[in-house]
Amino acid sequence: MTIIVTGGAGFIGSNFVFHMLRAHPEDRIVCLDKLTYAGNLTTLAPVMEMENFRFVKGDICDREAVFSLFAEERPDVVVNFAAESHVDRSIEDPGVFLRTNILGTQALMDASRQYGVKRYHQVSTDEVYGDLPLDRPDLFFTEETPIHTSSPYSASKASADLLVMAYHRTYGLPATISRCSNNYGPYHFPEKLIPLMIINCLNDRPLPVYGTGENVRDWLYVEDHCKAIDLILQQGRVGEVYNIGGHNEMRNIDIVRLICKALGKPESLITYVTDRKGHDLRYAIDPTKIHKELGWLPETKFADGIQKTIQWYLENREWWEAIVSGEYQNYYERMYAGR
Ligand code: NAD
Ligand code: TDX
Repeated sequence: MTIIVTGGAGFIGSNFVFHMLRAHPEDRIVCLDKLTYAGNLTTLAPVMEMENFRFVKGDICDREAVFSLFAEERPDVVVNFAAESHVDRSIEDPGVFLRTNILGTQALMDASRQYGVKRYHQVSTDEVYGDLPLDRPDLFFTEETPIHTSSPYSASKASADLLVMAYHRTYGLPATISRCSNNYGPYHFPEKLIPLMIINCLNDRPLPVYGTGENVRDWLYVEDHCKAIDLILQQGRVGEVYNIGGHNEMRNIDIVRLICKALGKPESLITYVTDRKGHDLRYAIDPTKIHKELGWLPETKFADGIQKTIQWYLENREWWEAIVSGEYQNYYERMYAGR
């Protein structure tokens, strides 16, 4: 099988490429990635020379480039990870989110129709459901929860999901969608909560916690997400949405304290800063459907996953130092100065 993986030079996409090459050595993986600020070719260095791997630099919104790649590769499966993924950036400048996340999805689906792709999989997010109140721990997002978005990022992801369902219904595109909770693990871009806090701790810099730090996220080790998508490709029913999450809810402040402790840094580094606009309070996935239908369960406990992740950042300083010493520094100044 030939599988086009878009966004494979980013955090989850690269972990998925590694997983697929390990788990399905008979398949050919073609990674299409624009290499935006979040894409990193050094991440893919270990697989670049493999015979069944090909990297193509390109924009999913560039219809001509997408169609010609499909004509050349005749993919059986397309997995779309490519997206603008950071909520704070979407609040600063929504335009590129709408372009990549919606129009890019359309271009990929049009090419998938034209070239008879057997499965189009859209990697979506739990953020399309909006948020849950902090005082109702009995509530969870199911696949039936109405779409109710808060940020330009989540609105763009929800728009793409609606378009995927429309292409399935109207044109019979054999599509599936997965909506996962917050991922963590190796190659997570330093702008996101967990890597940002690890790196700031290592550099003895302030740890900027938004608002009160009481917002809750449902964390899943990235490898478990990759395995779930692999399973959906093999056994998932077309036209279906699958929620992915591991019942692992944590308050932001507790994550930050845990990272301080693990790295032997004082909690006095914690600085409460102005809250994110429209900040979602709590995400919590009910993964019953994927568990019952496909037998998926998360394998990595948070205590182990966070240790592995911290260790990875300790052992791969050159990976993140190259990022934080470059253009990313301007973003950091803009986002956090005077906050
Ligand atoms: P990321 O920002 O780390 O990586 C995104 C990748 O997409 C980068 O390699 C980037 O170069 C590429 N890309 C961006 N625009 C592109 C374009 N126009 N054409 C081609 N490539 C382009 O993102 P991530 O955290 O790995 O997220 C991957 C996907 O998973 C996204 O669709 C995101 O919405 C979804 N998701 C993420 C999480 C999470 O916790 N990170 C949780 C649920 C769902
Ligand atoms: O400096 C920070 N301080 C802080 O308190 C940052 C970067 C974040 N936060 C808070 C905001 C959130 O409540 O931590 C929480 C997690 O923030 P992010 O890492 O930005 O993730 P989130 O907004 O939850 O979105 C993530 O999960 C769902 C991914 O970035 C999305 O791509 C995915 O869809």
